[in-house]
Amino acid sequence: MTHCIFCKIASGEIPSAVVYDDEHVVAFRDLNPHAPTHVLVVPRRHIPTLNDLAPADAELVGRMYLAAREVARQEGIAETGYRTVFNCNADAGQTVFHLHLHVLGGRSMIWPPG
Ligand code: DGP
Repeated sequence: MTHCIFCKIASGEIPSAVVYDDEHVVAFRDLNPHAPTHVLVVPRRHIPTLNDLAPADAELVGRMYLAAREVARQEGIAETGYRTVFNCNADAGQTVFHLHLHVLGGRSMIWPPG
């Protein structure tokens, strides 16, 4: 998608702090971090929200979680703990409409989230 900021980051058109990438997904640091580690894992292909996933995307979603796991390992938060979050649409606070998995860690967090 031509106007999607995360498509541009995934393609390298816009620079960002990439911490992991492969053929299917890219992970980069959030511009407005809410934890010492705050990384976004995105598919290279444009998918607006969780609602737009198809059964054929099951492997891609698995790859996003495997990337999150690798990011947690690299960041040294795998054992201390981390949170993975997909925000979907307005009530969840989704602001960028390119599917992304937040990976947050490096501090203790409360539950339930606000
Ligand atoms: P969400 O609220 O779930 O849609 O999260 C979107 C996140 O994306 C938010 O935490 C801020 C981050 N973000 C927005 N624009 C940019 C950008 O241009 N670069 C980076 N690295 N992060 C961005």
